[in-house]
Amino acid sequence: MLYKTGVYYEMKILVINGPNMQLLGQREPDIYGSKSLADLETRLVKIAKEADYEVIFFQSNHEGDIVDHLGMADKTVDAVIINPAAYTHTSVAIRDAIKAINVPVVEVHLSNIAEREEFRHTSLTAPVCMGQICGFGLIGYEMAFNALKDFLTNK
Ligand code: CA2
Repeated sequence: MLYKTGVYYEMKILVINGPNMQLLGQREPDIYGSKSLADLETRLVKIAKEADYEVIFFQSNHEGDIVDHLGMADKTVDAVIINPAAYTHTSVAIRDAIKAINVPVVEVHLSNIAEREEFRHTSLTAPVCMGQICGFGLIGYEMAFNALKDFLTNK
């Protein structure tokens, strides 16, 4: 249990979003929807509060920064939700960073990567995650949150 500014939180979850995710809601709404990252944060904070969980958010366009945050997550949070975005398909460094930590990690994609271009069919990161959720838009993050809450509760 964690004490922060007068509130006790049961657990703390870090949500990492990879490159170009800051464009959410501004570009390609047909694929990624019209809601923004800020909308995602508002929604997740609300459901987390109801469960006495804390959620913190990090978005970066830089592979090394994501690797650093995964490394820090090991000692500072109870679980990670990650959408590595394009790095899903390319980054051995992010895969290794996920594999190296002991907290559960769930991978989320807004789109159904299996029905898109061939190069998006491979996730280098999913095999080292607890699971992958894709194709449900922003609700996927909520699904990941609920899955992790269930896992952490029954651990
Ligand atoms: O479907 C997903 O969540 C993806 O991780 C999104 C990535 C893409 O490279 C992956 O294959 C699947 C791209 C996210 C960033 O690009 C955006 C562009 C416009 C609007 C929102 C995001």
